Amino acid sequence: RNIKCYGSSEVLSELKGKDTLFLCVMATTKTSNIPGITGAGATPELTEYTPAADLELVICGEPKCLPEIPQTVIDGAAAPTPAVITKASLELADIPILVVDAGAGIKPDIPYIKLGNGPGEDVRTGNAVPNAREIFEKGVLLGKTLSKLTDHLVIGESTPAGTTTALGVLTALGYNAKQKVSGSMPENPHDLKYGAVREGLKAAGYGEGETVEDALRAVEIVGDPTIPAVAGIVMGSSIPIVLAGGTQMTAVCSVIKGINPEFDFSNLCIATTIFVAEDETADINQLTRQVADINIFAVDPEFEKSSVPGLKSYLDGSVKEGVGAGGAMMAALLKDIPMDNIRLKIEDLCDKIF
Ligand code: AAM
Repeated sequence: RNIKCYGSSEVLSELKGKDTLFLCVMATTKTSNIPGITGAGATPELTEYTPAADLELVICGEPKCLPEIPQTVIDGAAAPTPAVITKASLELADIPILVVDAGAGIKPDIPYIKLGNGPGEDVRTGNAVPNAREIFEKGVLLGKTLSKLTDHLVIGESTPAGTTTALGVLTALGYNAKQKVSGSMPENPHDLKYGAVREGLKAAGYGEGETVEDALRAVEIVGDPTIPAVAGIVMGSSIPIVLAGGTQMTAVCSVIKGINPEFDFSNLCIATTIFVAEDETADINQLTRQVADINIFAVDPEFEKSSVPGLKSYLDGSVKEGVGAGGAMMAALLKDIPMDNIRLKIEDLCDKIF
């Protein structure tokens, strides 16, 4: 009831009863320093801490790299990080989590798997992820191993400014992504995002309308470290995968398709929140259809029923998704955890943490 389906719902019954492992891939990119481009952090200086703090919160219940969790304040209401949704869902459903570092500027104080090193550069340089191929290859190796350890992977992400780098990769590969990527704020700064992407493509020698043939080259020019990491994990694995995220996961799919045009997307779906799926400033469905026929599921946590003002601000377009929140809720629902229980646990965590 709480899962809206765009595509075939049969996939859901296939995922039921599977042994699920939740993976969260994190990275930062200097693109997030562009003023006004992201809301995934209380201030531009603190945005570099967001992925590390998010994952410390999910695993330890509190941030370690910062004294407290930075919150995005819009119109006086502080919207809690989507990490609380992920934490509540995974704990109720008893789903294990592994953290993957594709290139976070601040490293979390928890165990994690390393695929990359430092953060991505500003997309405007046209040299955003020089080590994209290496990250991808390591992702393939990780996907191979994980396929032998579990029978279902849910992959989330925490990458501030990730919708801009998603726009970058999709645009570079020739998709019509302008005005279609989602974002963490009620107002979506499409022109700012597109301007940054165009500047990067121009710096790399690509004029308006010119496409980049090689998908990993597109990531090198205007992507972020998370994209090749997730693409590699997917391409190395042989088990059903849920990509837990919004339009950033569409960009991952575009890279997979670019690397292998024959890739079989029937074993893969995108799971996000209703806030992304129904985002009036974006169009995940239309964007994803351009890439391939990929099933999309959108989970509704019914925050209108919540007494926590910060959660209600999700209804007005703040935050929307992140840290695999939509996919984590879907995985919990598939393990028969009622949505009311998930929401109560989220509220409980908000009371304790903020
Ligand atoms: C991750 N942590 C977050 C958060 N995200 N904490 C607070 N709010 C969010 N939205 P944009 O491109 O606008 O920055 O949106 C993408 C980011 O928002 C990602 O980091 C995603 O995980 C989410």
